[in-house]
Amino acid sequence: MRIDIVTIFPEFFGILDVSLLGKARVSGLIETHVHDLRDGAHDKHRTVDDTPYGGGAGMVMKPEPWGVILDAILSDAGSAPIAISSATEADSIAADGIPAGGPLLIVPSPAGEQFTQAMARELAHEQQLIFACGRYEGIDQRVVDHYSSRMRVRLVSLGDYVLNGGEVATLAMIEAVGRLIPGMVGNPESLVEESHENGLLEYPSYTKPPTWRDLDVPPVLLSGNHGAISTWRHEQQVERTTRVRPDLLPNVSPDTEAEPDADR
Ligand code: 6GU
Repeated sequence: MRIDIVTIFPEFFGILDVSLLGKARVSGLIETHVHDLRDGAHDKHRTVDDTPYGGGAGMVMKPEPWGVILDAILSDAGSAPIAISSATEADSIAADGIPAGGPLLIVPSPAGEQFTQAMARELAHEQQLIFACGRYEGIDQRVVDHYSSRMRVRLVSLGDYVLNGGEVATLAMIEAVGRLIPGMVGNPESLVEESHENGLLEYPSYTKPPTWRDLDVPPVLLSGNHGAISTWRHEQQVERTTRVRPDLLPNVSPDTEAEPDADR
């Protein structure tokens, strides 16, 4: 997967060189390109923001630098080719300009759709993701409007709280998506058993020693009875989810909610 990041804080993404994702980059599974938005500003001060039309607090990111940088990414020979699909393929009318394939532009925004594990799984199959990190009060709306006719664009939010810019959200999304790219994790079972993969929160884990500060590991885990262990873990998942995140329960398939996961 190719990942392009456009930001006024390119140094921020030095962190991508370390950790799990650093390994993926070395092995060629993920290729990242970080672009300084200010390289698309041609005035002396490399200005990327201005006051909002209509008034109001804060500054808005100007469209021109985004146009320069995003155009350059799209015309890079290494970028995924964009297909233009037609909704009217059966007749002779020309393609109606709905972009398919090619890069997906992700604009982190508290006004976007909620990022979820399901979305991370979807994004893990993309050829190329472009993250447009906005700062201040956002990016001139015409950037999204323009590029929506040239590629697929999604506004994505991490959750219902406000960050100063898209950088932290971008790193979170890259980490969530990157670890799902086939070939990334040593033990594929560790992906299946964790929080959110079956719609439930994960069960509690224990390791040696069997007693620590008067706290015993639940005896069932030492029993060697794999059926009983599966049942217990599943009960723990349901109990935890019911207590901490009851909002998740309607998303759980009846199968998952009712049955111990003995076959995993
Ligand atoms: Cl994606 N961006 C910003 N600026 N704030 C957020 C967010 C994203 N998700 C939650 N808060």
